[in-house]
Amino acid sequence: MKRVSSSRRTVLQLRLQKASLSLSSRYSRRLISRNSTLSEDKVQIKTYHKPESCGRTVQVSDYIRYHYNGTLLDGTLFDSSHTRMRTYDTYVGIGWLIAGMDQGLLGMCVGEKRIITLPPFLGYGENGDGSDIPAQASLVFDVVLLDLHNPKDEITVEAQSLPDHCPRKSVVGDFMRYHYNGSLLDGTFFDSSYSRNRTYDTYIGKGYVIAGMDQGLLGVCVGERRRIVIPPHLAYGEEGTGTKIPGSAVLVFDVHIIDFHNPSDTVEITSVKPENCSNNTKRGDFVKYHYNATLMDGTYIGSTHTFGKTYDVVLGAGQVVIGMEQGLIGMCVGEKRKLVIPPHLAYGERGVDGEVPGSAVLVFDVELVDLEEGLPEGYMFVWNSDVTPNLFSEMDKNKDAQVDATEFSDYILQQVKEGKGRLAPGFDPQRIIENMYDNQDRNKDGRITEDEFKLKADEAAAHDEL
Ligand SMILES: [Ca+2]
Ligand SMILES: [Ca+2]
Repeated sequence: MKRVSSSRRTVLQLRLQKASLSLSSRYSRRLISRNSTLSEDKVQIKTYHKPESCGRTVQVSDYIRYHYNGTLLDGTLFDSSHTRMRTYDTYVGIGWLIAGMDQGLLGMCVGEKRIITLPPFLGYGENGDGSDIPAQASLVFDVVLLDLHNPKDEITVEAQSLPDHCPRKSVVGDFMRYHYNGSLLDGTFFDSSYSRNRTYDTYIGKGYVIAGMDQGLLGVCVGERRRIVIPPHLAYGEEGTGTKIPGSAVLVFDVHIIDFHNPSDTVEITSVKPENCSNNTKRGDFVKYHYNATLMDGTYIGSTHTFGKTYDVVLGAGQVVIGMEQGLIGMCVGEKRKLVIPPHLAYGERGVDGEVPGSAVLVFDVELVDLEEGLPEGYMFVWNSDVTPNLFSEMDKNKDAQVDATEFSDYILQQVKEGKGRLAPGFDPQRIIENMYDNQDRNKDGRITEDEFKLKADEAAAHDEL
């Protein structure tokens, strides 16, 4: 359905009103005399309140919800939807109503208040209706329109506000976090994620939310705001839901897209490399880097700059989230990267209490400051040169045919100091050496004999993982 934009519609209406005003003042006498003769057989409409914005008016075959007081000409109240505390819900213009109302409700906007006066033959005619409406009664309806849609309506998207940068638009199967304010068409508030102080999180296009929302959240950008107007057949239908959404209600959602991702998303890396960028990070390397972390909407999460020192980790050692491990691989010192990390590679559905919301996409601006090359995968100590054949006796400094913890530790540290061996960077050397020692001391008696040493000789320098 194509619609005249609300501003244009308002201008048109104002012009029409002006035209009729000037007509009525110029030809007022003639109009009055004509009115008095016509008043008997025509519906009379008097609008006494019109809302500021009126994007759409009641057309034949629309379905509307309205409140009314029905009175006789002498003011006797014969019926009221207000006393029943529920709107009157009906199709208009196709014979569901008495003829006078079928005519009198046309052209109304939501929020408009009218007095509709109809002659007997457009009401209940010669027979009247029950005990309340006598024969040949003219009827006066004081009406306020609350809701309006057509069964042919699709959702409409209004008041769009797009971010400057939109690298990707949402598709079916994305997981989205968004805020919303929900109201009825007459402005009655029914729900808000803001009042709960947390985003609404859901997969989209999969039937987890009402059909109209599933449609309205497709093709959006992160950071976008839009108003999604959903007719009842794509929302909660004729039944409505809860106490706040009546049957056949059109729903208006003002949404703000905080972020979305797809479960198949990987880390998105945008890189700025320095001119000289040769030595690249790999698993096992000890790296020092700065970062600024935010959510997709710019919400601050944390920064190394606030502490004035780098964040230091061994790549592949599980010291940071998987997405960060991946995002830091292949970097050279001086390189800057922007990493967009989906939640399944960061803090997951649970997030970090008080810091990172559940299912949040994270944005890291990182800069690699220092890189110390790691040992081959699985090694905590390696020899830089050939191992001496007299390793045991060199270690056994006091020659008591066993190597104690101090002898072992002193010896390893001496080798490192002289450049003959290397410990894995980024870990506490003492802990590595303790582990190595423990590994050699097969019977766990706190000393290493030559036999234990030989048994372990092949692995001695190798898989002493922490
Ligand atoms: Ca000894
Ligand atoms: Ca032992």
